[in-house]
Amino acid sequence: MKVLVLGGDGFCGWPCAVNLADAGHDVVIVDNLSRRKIDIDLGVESLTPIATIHDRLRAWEETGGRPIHFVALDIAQDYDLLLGLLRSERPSAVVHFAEQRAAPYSMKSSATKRYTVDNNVNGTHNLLCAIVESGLDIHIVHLGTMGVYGYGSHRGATIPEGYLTVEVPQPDGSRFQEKILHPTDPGSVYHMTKTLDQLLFFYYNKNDSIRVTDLHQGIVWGTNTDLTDRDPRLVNRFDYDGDYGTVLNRFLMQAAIGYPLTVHGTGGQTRAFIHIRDSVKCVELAIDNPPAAGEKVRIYNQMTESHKVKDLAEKVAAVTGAKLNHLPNPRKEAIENDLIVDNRCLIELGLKPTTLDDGLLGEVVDVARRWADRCDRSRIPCVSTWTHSQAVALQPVI
Ligand code: NAD
Ligand code: USQ
Repeated sequence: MKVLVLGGDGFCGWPCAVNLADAGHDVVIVDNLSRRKIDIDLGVESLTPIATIHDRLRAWEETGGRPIHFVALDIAQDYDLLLGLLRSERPSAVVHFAEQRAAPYSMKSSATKRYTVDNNVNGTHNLLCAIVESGLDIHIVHLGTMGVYGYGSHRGATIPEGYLTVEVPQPDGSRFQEKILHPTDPGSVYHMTKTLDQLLFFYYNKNDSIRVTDLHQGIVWGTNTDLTDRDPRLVNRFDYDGDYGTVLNRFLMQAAIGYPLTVHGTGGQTRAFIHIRDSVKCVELAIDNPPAAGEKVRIYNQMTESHKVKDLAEKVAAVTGAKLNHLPNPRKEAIENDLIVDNRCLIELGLKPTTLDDGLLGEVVDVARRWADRCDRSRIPCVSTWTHSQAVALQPVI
């Protein structure tokens, strides 16, 4: 099958692209390399030394991988090129990773808020529009986020896979039942763009019968897969800085260099997690099991377990002897929340979850120790604040 992987140079996209090629698909990576440019702007680098996209692809072929083509294109800006690419490649599926994905980066300034909205919403809309204009029947597999449901109190209710059945009261006292998109409650400008994506999919699916699988993914941890482990030039990126580093990978890397674990507030925030190997597998399962013609948008909760931030920190401390540091929270978020998630769809399709206790925590610490000398400790603190008053409160006292 021909598959376009939009954002295939990124943390989730790169291991996914090589996995799809390994599974026998003809893969084309489409990426504008904006993530690498943001690293330069922020003055940070992946902890692991990532090769250029061209060296990555050369190494992939040299190690026996099925060739992957690369097209440099901005899906949010280059609409005609995107349409031309769909017409020339005629893919059966497009995997869409190509968005600005860091919540702290999206909250940094008006410029990064506007960039995140322009990039993410335009990119998704351009893709939908181009598929309609091409007249091709292409299945979109989109990487959404668990954050669309929000992290307020769900009062013990299980979060369903995208849709909620509600009862609507009528004036005559009767009630009818309806399945609606689960209400959204984004916690950052970035998460808000994912809720807008959801609505775009809903509309184009209803109007133009575009087939979509929207994967509401939790926080991805880990670094490499068996395939990216094949050669040093295939190594995946490892973000640890205060904008792009995500919580569990940050804790593991901090433990590796003897830096106290940066727990925001009480650490009572509960989040959903998935290992990179499972993330890659889920995308393959979604491609192999597309929705039927006329089927409404499929939504899967792509996560394997939920944890409180402070429990994660304690687990990492137990494995590594690290110390915990409770810091003032730079984000505007609930200090405690419950999170019970239905993830049966992907399990029923064959996902075998990799859990935190499988020894992989140690594996990530080993990766981090190996590249510890590349770490710039001054880039570890999270300095993006959600509101002006938090920015003032977090300013160091002179
Ligand atoms: P990433 O930043 O490492 O990768 C995104 C890739 O998309 C980058 O290579 C970037 O250059 C490219 N890109 C961005 N805008 C583009 C554009 N307009 N045109 C072409 N290419 C563009 O992020 P990631 O961690 O790999 O995340 C991929 C997707 O998965 C994102 O949509 C993100 O929201 C989602 N997701 C990630 C996580 C996680 O923990 N990393 C969790 C849940 C969901
Ligand atoms: N946190 C800490 N200490 C840190 C970093 C984060 O306590 O050093 C806390 C945050 O305050 C937050 C939680 O950990 O409560 C998660 O933060 P995160 O940066 O790991 O994750 P988040 O901002 O939610 O974003 C990440 C990805 C995003 C994806 C999302 C999935 O960057 O692309 O959509 O995870 S989810 O969280 O399920 O919405």
